[in-house]
Amino acid sequence: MPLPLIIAPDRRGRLLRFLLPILIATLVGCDTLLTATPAEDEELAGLVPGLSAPQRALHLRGDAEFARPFGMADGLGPVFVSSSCESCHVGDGKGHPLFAITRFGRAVPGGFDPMPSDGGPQLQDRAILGYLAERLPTAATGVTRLLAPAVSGLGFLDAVDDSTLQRLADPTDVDGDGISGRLQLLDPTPLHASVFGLEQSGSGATDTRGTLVGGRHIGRFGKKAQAVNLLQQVATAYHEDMGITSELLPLDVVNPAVGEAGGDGVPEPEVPMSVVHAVTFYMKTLKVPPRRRADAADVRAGEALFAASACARCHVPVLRTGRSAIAALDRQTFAPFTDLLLHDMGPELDDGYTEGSALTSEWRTAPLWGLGLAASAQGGTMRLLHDGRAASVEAAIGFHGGEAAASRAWFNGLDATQRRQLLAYLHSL
Ligand code: HEC
Ligand code: HEC
Ligand SMILES: [Ca+2]
Ligand SMILES: [Ca+2]
Ligand SMILES: [Ca+2]
Repeated sequence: MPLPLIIAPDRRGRLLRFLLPILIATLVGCDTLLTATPAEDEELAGLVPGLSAPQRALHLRGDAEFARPFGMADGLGPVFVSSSCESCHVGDGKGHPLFAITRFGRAVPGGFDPMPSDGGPQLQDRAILGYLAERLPTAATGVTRLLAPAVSGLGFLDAVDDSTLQRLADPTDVDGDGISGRLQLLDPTPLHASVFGLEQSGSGATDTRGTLVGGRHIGRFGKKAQAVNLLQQVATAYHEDMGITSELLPLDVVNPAVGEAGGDGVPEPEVPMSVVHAVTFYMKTLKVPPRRRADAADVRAGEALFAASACARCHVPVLRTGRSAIAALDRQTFAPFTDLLLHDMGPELDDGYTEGSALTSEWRTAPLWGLGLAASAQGGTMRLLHDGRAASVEAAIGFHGGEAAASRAWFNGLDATQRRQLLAYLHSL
């Protein structure tokens, strides 16, 4: 890697955080601009501590690839959603609705049809010059819009053992608290075999991931937990979001109404595995979101309220990683505030769309780490929940139904002081 790239990524994160509000202000015609450079404890970008020099170099190579915009000569498309990872995951923080992804399908007797012959489940609504983009088919009964999640700390979630998730799951609500986390269970595919195989041969230490439960694999990444690990998520993002092929997904995504004819004309694979691995390593080695005001009295009081509430049954405060080939991630305790399980969130959050074994009303518990930094990454306003419909923490809780209805009622019953304390705590995450 040439030297300038080693200096660039960190400054670029700051620059983007600074420029995004301006871009959004220009697009939506509002006057509020962020003026200050974020302090260290407000930065999402940054490395996990304890990486070796070669690991830091690989992280920086992945960071540069994450930022790299693809053009027609690089194999972009023929249909795609955006041209770089970072255009959606700005500054590694949560995404803005301007860069959302649309997925669709339709309900059929006994199940859900992701409508592959109509280009489903993901809408690639842009195309390279001379090729036709996809359009949302009118027959779709379920349409969801997904906002990019923050990507910091994901290596820790990737390194949690399957057995931890199996222990947290309570599919039949045996303990009778109205909360029944379920594993996302996915029928094995050749892609699963490849991504588990590559992770194992690379480290020899991931034997506690890739377990079969009743013949199916456990999913953990994505809003419906449909990706089994970060390597799968990264290869799929190149493929579905940018139209970039790799050895793992070697056929270009095309508009089925148009077919291969006049495709991107660039031979597959469009990125080598070294790039996919570097970006995956970058995703794995981003530090966890920093806390702020953790020791303030109101925050501590809010922490006690949260820990004793049903919120913490889904937003599990503390998890532990299993064995990892990356020493910095090996058997570490961390605080993501998720159980990585699926929960029925009730009719209001049911878009009629689903993936894998999840119901249309089920979503993977959103991690709450970095919650207090969401607004600055999203142009000054929080956009919470899978589609960004909630502009504040209170609004997000207001949409909690189904298994979470009782905890919403508990929140609504708090007195003004307790409510202020709980919100102070959540904003400190
Ligand atoms: C068009 C916008 C867009 C682009 C481009 C994009 N992403 Fe994403 N990313 C998203 C959205 C939206 C989700 C949530 C998808 C889901 O839930 O299935 C997501 C999810 C993820 C996740 C899972 C995070 C989690 O907590 O489960 C990772 C990791 C990720 N993206 C990495 C990447 C990488 C690496 C690239 C480039 C190769 C990329 N993304 C390109 C929008 C984008
Ligand atoms: C039954 C499990 C469950 C319980 C109980 C629960 N949540 Fe959630 N929470 C979720 C899921 C699942 C999501 C993601 C929903 C979506 O994306 O549409 C979520 C999302 C959120 C979000 C938005 C996060 C983001 O990044 O978009 C906040 C904030 C939140 N929950 C706070 C709370 C608080 C506070 C409580 C207690 C009053 C609580 N939750 C109780 C499952 C739960
Ligand atoms: Ca391509
Ligand atoms: Ca499509
Ligand atoms: Ca191609």
